[in-house]
Amino acid sequence: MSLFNRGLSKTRKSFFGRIAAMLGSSEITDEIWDDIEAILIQADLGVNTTLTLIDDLRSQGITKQEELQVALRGSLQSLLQFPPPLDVSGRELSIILVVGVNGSGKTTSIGKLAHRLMLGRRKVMLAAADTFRAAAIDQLKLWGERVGAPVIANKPNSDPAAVVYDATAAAKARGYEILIVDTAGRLHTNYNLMEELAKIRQVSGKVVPGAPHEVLLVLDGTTGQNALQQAKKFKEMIDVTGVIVTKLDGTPKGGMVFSVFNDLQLPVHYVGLGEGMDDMVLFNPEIFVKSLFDEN
Ligand SMILES: Nc1nc2c(ncn2[C@@H]2O[C@H](COP(=O)(O)OP(=O)(O)O)[C@@H](O)[C@H]2O)c(=O)[nH]1
Ligand SMILES: [Mg+2]
Repeated sequence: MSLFNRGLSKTRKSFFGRIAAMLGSSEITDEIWDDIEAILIQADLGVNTTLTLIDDLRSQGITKQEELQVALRGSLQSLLQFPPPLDVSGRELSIILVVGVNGSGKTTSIGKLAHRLMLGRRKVMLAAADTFRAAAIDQLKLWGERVGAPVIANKPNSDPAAVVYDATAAAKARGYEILIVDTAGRLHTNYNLMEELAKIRQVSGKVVPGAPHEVLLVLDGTTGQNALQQAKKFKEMIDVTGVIVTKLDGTPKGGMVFSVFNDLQLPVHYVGLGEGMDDMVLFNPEIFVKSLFDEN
């Protein structure tokens, strides 16, 4: 069983498996439509995305339950179509900002991403621009050691934009190709996260034209539709280019991935399926949908 398939077992068992089990070979009744709608909403697709999907299915004129089974997979998959993955090639230095609320899995995802990119022989450096807590800096340093990537950091409470400036200079001087920046994520206190992110963005753009090249928003998959609300706030603060959904291994709410594409109009690039450095997979619509239905 693949990591994807194993990681999605909770979502598969509680929801999509129930749809598959419910559908037999007879005609589709109104009750069936209602049941499917209810299950999709419970799977955290969100009302909006569920209704889009049901409309799409109904417009296909299917009458048999077994046809619905096939059509549902197709419609789910077509919700996930999006342009190319992460663009971090073809320039001297690419800068990736990683944003999201505390606890969503930013630092862990940065470690995993660095590891992935380094397996592809890219030279990766990390910047500890979540300077609010000493523990946050230490955690990134630990990941740096684990995967073998240098970490540029300053003292706790120092200016995050200055850390980014230093890290950019260091990356350029030492010939690193990709700089991944960890940022703070306190949405609910009265300090100004928007200002902080804007300053980081400005500093990186000043040192490297066009930077940041990617702004990845990390969303905790276990929070389902609540994560979507947070995402809307982040989208207002900064131009997010893509999403990493974490912790899908521990939740039946995997349906939220569909609303990231459909409601937020953002691509999911990676999915976190555990705490280890290898527990993050490149998002693939086909394998994702298949894993929601089939155990193999
Ligand atoms: N099971 C699981 N745990 C994760 C995943 N990603 C992160 N975590 C855990 O979530 C917690 C918070 O992660 P952290 O990276 O510190 O979040 P941050 O505050 O956004 O930097 C840690 O205990 C991580 O080990 C994942 O994909 N699966
Ligand atoms: Mg962190």
